[in-house]
Amino acid sequence: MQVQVNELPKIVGDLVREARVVDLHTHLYPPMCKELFLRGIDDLLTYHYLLVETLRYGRITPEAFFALSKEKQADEVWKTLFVDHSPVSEACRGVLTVLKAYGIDAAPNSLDEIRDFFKTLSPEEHADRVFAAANLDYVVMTNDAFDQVETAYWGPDFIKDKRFRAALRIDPLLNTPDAAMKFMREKGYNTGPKMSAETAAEMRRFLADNADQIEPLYLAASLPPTFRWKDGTVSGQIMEEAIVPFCKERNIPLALMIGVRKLVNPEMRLGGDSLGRCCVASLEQMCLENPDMRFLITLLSRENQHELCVAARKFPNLKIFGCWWFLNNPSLVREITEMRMEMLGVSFIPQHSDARVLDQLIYKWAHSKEIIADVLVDNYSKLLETGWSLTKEDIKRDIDLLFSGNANEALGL
Ligand code: HDL
Ligand code: ZN
Repeated sequence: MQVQVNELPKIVGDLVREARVVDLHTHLYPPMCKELFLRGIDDLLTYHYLLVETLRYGRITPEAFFALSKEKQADEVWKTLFVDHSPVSEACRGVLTVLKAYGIDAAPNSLDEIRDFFKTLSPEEHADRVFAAANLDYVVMTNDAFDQVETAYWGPDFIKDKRFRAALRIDPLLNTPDAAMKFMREKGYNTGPKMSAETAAEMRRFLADNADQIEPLYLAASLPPTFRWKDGTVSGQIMEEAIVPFCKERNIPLALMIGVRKLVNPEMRLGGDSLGRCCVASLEQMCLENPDMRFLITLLSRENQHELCVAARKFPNLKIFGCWWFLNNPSLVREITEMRMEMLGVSFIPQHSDARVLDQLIYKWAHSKEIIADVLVDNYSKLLETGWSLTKEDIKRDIDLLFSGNANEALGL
């Protein structure tokens, strides 16, 4: 059955809303991880995006704020951003989208009632409700081999819930190699203090031993804008002699999330990072020299997005994913998704949530799906104007690729 242009908003909107989702990058953990399993209103309100927005009003110093209990911090955020000012920022609106999804009529004076609601949800029931509400097949976690609080939970039970798949995250190995080699030495790996063939082999053994515990779908690192492939530094050698060979041995992709300038304001803690533009030409060289490697790439700078699309046209092994972090705002998701569809068709992964709190999955996916559906309607409308005909099955095929198929293909699933 051919689709008419005036039918597109409803057909596309429904199919996008119903689309099953693979969420390629989150900071979530399964319910068994107790204090790491963040959920509910106080965790939503103390999300680092909202903390920096609250501290901008200067009512309290960061030092005094972080000395408060989580509940008192949440009170301060709620009063500052929701009671005394209109919650129009994306992160504020996200909280309200979540509450609306639970059928809660949020108002300035409803924080205690909201807290009471979340107390009624057990961890497992909460996870079930959120995964159903966001149509999630599975999320990929961020599993930091250098975080001993997290690795204490690793083992068979950690990966039993197949809704939470692992990704092995190894930032220190590239960003603070001396400290990483010391950490590994203390764990029994003969690494450093200088880089050598032996050290590279021991790093690969460290990666293998960690991967054996959590079965990661990919290896991941967040890198500064100064990252360059084969730049002659120790980090460059580690990338070339340990990380890339390990990914090839395991046949898993390498996810590089590039452009973070860490802690430009340390007193903001998790909210203290900023961004910078990176060198896409260097990524092209990396893809050129490793045609048998799949690289999952997301860049933090808006100014990098167009050249990243061009690079993806040159290298099929460069898999663009998501509108990351400071780009995950409707105005930029729209601009970037339009740019990607114009240059890459439907051969990219438009979004990941980066969720840190379970309930964020609801709003991060609802807000992004709304924008991506708009961009699809616009492109399909233009397609129909050429006289091309489209069926509902064609549209569903494209949407399933965007929200799960391309991610599963990039992961070799
Ligand atoms: O390094 C990353 O994975 C980033 O996403 C950071 O965790 C960042 O703090 C964040 O939460 N962004 O959304
Ligand atoms: Zn992240």
